[in-house]
Amino acid sequence: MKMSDLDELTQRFSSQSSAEKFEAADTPQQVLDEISLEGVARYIQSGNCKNVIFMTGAGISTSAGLPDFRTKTTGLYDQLEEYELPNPQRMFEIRYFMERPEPFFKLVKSLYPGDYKPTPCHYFIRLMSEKNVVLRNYTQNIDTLDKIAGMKDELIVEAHGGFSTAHCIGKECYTEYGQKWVRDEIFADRIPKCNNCGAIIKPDCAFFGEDMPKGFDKLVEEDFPKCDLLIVSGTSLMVQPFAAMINKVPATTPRLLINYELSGKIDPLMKFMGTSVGFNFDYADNYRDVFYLGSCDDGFYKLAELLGWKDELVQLIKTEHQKLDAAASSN
Ligand code: CNA
Repeated sequence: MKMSDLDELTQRFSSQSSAEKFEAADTPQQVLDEISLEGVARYIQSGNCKNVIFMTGAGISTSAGLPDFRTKTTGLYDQLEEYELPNPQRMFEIRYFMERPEPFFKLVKSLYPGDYKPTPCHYFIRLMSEKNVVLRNYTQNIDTLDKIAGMKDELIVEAHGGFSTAHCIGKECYTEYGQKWVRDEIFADRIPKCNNCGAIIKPDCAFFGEDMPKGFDKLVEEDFPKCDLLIVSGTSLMVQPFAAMINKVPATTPRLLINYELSGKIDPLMKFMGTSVGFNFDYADNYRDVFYLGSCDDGFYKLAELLGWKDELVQLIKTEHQKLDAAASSN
């Protein structure tokens, strides 16, 4: 499937599964003893929750100093005048990039991994994974902070790719280049070009109109039916097909959103039509969707506290940040 920023509702409606249609007619059993963060914590502590899936976005990295896309005034989409683009999305459209790669590489310079430290959210996910209850961490981020936080590679799915590899976009060529060489070119304000064919070299982060990473659809189909708690954080859920994945968990599975805004909520018209695609926060028949309104860091600290993991989390962050500081000063 290709990555797109198409009309969310159309996508969601067309991606409605039979389980969701069933749900509209017959509300499944409530798993949480209370629709609250406390209820989620008690569910995790109960031992019945063993396959947690995280779905995260740029908002979990903003406290590291990396701007997201869509937050008003601080988001990259509000700071793009200097790039002289007809609209912000153009920067990430593959056809536009092939004609005018300069804005993308200029932006990439400010986003490049290596200069930022993971946030409490990244370390919360790592800590939870060490309790053996995390099935997967699907991230839209390209900043590699999940890896830097020490999460196991097999748990991380970089849904929109990343910077660790890059490829020549020449049709017949497609030569792979390593992160360091590409980084050096970008930081020298040169457009990286292929030594073989002269075409542009693009870091392997997915643009609108490009395919999702290889194996992505299959993994989603395998993972999501097993999910017994979905935790979504730091995302506006505006990019497809990622956004529609919140609807792929079983109808009984509790879903927690930790975010500054209510993203991904069901459209009132769709609700009226009897569908249940999207988060159901505002309705009396909500039996599984919990919303923590606030910063991702505060939300995960609060959850850690409720779980009795707060001291462990604080200590983990301290130790890991010290290691990163030591590594940076020895370079
Ligand atoms: P987005 O559309 O910019 O949405 C971010 C969401 O997070 C919004 O709902 C914000 O309200 C919320 N948010 C921001 N900061 C916080 C915070 N501290 N606490 C709580 N909520 C917060 O970004 P998405 O990730 O939804 O969009 C997907 C794009 C963004 C992907 O293709 C990424 O590659 C791309 N992106 C990634 C990075 C990164 O890797 N760090 C940075 C910028 C953009």
